[in-house]
Amino acid sequence: MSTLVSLRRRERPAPHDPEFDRDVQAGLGAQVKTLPAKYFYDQRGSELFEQICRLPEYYPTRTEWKILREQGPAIAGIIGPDVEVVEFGAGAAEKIRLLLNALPRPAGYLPIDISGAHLSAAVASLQRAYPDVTMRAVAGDFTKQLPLPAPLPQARARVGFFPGSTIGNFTPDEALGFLRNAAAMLRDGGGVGSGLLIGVDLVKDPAVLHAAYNDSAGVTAAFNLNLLERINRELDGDFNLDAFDHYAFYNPRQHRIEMHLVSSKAQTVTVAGRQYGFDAGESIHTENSCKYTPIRFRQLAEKAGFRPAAMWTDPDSLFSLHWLTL
Ligand code: AVI
Repeated sequence: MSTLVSLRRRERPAPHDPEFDRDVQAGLGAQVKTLPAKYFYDQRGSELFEQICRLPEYYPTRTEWKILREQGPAIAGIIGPDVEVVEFGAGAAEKIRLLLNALPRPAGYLPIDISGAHLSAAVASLQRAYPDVTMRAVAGDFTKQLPLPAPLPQARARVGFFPGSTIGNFTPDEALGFLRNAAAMLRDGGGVGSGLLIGVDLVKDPAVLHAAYNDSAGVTAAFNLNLLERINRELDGDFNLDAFDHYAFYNPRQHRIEMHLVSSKAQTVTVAGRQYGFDAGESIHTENSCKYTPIRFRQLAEKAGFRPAAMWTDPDSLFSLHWLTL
């Protein structure tokens, strides 16, 4: 279900979200334990992620930022005026400023994010900076088919924006599903010139990848462990955070960074009255961050019904920004 977020209301995360409870039960009860990465982003998790984006080792954010800034005029020339930008997983709604600055006469901004509280605060300050852009925030899970508000009469087309290589946090099948969903949502808005501008992290030297997910300040470790803290707080869990270690490595066969939380000893953990046994060294797989070659990503986009029309990258080929048309 999606909800239009009132910009004035301050939301608190639901103390006991039944979907979170079900997902945790399924993930910890499975033979190979997992937890969905989307639950990283409570208030604290979102703050930690913003810190990650500023870390010296974490190249994706600043590289994508640089591509957007330097290629802004080229991107704006292709996208054109009078579009409503739909941002999937807007978070702090920071990168959108670069796009709104670059685009000639943007008509609207429609950010979608799971964290309603974070989104409403971000959009309120953005609206002050762009008073002529109609902003309508939608709180919801953009990985599902969401009913969006009707297209703006003054907008010629809807343009999706999915920066940050968040697509890498989906399995290739989920990524295909997301792209198909996004294509349907953007097509629904009608208009000529609809498309998707999407940031995709590239396959590269594993040492560079390793450093990005094992930063020396320990912020990524804190981000990973915060998931257990959230379970303790919201689902009455008793995880001992000192008895789990952050573990992240590059899996070259699957072209992905895997993040895990590894139990340092044999232990039993209780969550919402249910008990889960851990062997020493047993892991909870908390996140994948898939990396693509430009060709592999274009093939995926084509399978989802998009036409890859342009791609920009940095001189070191760390990151890519794709313009896909419908
Ligand atoms: C949000 N996402 C693209 C980040 C990534 O790089 O996969 C999440 C993250 N996890 C650890 N560090 C950053």
